[in-house]
Amino acid sequence: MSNPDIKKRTKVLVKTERPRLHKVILINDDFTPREFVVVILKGEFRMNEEQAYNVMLTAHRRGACVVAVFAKDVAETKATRATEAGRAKGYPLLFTTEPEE
Ligand code: TYC
Repeated sequence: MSNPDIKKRTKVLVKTERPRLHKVILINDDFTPREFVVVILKGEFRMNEEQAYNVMLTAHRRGACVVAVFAKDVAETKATRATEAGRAKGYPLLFTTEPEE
């Protein structure tokens, strides 16, 4: 039986999902000089020489390498800027983005 003195309350739980992070991925090609890739990685992604060289070499050997993860807009801006830096020199250097699982 229900007790008239007890009020039922419904709690609305608002769950805000954390925005998904996006990966910036470096794609290998046969034309962009290795040293240029390293320069771009250092300039756009704040890597030191060793980190940048290792990322470049992994993309060179495996076809692609995850550079870093960021909020969607930051990942897209960095990928576009880095790709355009290659275009400006006539290289087909490509950075893409994709959401992290
Ligand atoms: N494969 C290029 C070369 O042999 C170097 C390179 C590495 C280019 C990684 C792009 O994402 C890249 N000159």
